[in-house]
Amino acid sequence: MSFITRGFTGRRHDEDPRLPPGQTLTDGFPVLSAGPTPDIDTDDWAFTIRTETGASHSWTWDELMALEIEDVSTDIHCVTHWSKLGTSWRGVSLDTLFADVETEYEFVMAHSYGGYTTNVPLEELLDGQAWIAFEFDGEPLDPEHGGPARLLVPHLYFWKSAKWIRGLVMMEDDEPGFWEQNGYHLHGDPWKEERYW
Ligand SMILES: Nc1nc2c(c(=O)[nH]1)N[C@H]1C(S)=C(S)[C@@H](COP(=O)(O)O)O[C@H]1N2
Ligand SMILES: [Mo]
Repeated sequence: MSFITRGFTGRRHDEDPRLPPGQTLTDGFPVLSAGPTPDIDTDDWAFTIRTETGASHSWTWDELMALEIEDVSTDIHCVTHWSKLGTSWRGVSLDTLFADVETEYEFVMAHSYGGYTTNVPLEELLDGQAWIAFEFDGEPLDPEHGGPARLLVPHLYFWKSAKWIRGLVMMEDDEPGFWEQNGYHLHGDPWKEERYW
């Protein structure tokens, strides 16, 4: 796994309080995908939130761009032990996207183009904690990193930040997504080292 080694500065948790336990700093941006990178044209792209009533709230790419766009500077932490500090993103807050969504359900399954899924409690997507991000470092998000748009939930391990996001489905109960079915923690808080279960 040479990409893991390249770009690591070797700084660790005990030397930098911004690093959660067991994490090491990287200057690179490793690509971690469970399958091939889908080729998604923004003309064909849509993002949909579906609730228990069958109601769906959808945005085309142009509709997403017409919403309030936020600049986000944040640290990200991968369960494979790399962290990246002060990354900069642009995107639309999930608060904006959920503004008109009515649901009693407390859990969300994120679905990606290509079939990836990951589960997140709804309350952890709201209050300025999550975005649909489409720029990284001032550039359109690279397809390898989830372009045209990915979920960004930086306070949880990065597997929760579903690349090539296509929608969110409300769930009554917390059900495991792709990596969670394969042994990753249901929740994934890096500060509690919720890696595997
Ligand atoms: N659609 C999709 N999203 C995904 C993944 C994936 O395989 N497919 N991998 C996850 C994992 S395990 C990590 S660590 C991050 C990696 O994001 P990066 O490739 O931009 O570093 O994306 C997450 N989102
Ligand atoms: Mo990961």
